Amino acid sequence: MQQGRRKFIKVGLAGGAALVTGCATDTSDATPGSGSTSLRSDGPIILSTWEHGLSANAKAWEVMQGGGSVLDAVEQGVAVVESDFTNRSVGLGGRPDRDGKVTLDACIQDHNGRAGAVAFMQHFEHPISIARAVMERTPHVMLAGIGAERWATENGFTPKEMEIPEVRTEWLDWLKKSEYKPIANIENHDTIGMIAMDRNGQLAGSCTTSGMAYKIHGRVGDSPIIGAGLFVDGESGAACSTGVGELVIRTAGSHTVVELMRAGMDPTEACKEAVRRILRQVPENKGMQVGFLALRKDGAYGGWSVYNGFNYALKTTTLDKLIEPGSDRTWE
Ligand code: SD4
Repeated sequence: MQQGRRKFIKVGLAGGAALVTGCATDTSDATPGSGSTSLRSDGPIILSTWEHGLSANAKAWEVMQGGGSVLDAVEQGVAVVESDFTNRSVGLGGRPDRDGKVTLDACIQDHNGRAGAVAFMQHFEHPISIARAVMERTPHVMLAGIGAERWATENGFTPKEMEIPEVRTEWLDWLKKSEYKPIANIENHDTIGMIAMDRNGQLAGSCTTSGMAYKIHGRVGDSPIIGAGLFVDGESGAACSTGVGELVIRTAGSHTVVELMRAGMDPTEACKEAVRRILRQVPENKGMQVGFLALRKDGAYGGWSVYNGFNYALKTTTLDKLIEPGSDRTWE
């Protein structure tokens, strides 16, 4: 594990952004004397899970700078990662389920709580854009499976087939033992969740994933579920999650974080409390990572995870970097 961690940090630095550990080191945007464990940005801000969040943030920032809405930004930002077919955890380049099918989950939500989602969906490059279309063009919030695929085709989205030999070989190899270990550790993690605020204080969020590798065909994680993988409420703030989705669904994780902020809690503390609810519910948790990000409507932000190794990409007018927030546990 140590070796993997060293490799991870090296890759992070080579990616052109600094990796800092803990919120306290991130001082350039801090609000001095706030007494909070979170930092605050005065202008526009974007937070995205994991290192792939750096390229997503860059795109989302460009969209907002170009006059696009924060909703456009969170859609187009995560779409960059969906189109990266070397990414084994988001989009059509993701690892398949145990039947060898790549099934995708995504959702999006705006400042006013409007929401769209797709789940258990195959054959489309940009589930996030289909989720937005569901929000904007139907009276529903979520479409799933072949119904979602048919609706997408009928509404102008073009299916795409993607056969990646390396992914197939790995799956065939996995089939030999068919051992399912739903872990989301330093080497094996997925999902991009993005939460953002524009210069007018408008919030939006998005989340997209191919889910846990080698899951049961039909399994849907937290990522497309409003209140679990993502929750945005313009009156209070936004949150998103990554990790073992079942644990997040069972605690309505992102909703919990936002509601705690509404009740006055600092964003980092809210993420910590959401993690602790998971740990209280599943104290025997071994190797099941969950990480949360939070953005309060005043620009305060933070994160927390069950295990160390979770990181997020932060973009503000002055910062563009990876941050490793705190965690309750250390990998053994
Ligand atoms: C899921 N939450 O499908 C996703 C997977 C993930 O890091 O985020 N792993 O449960």
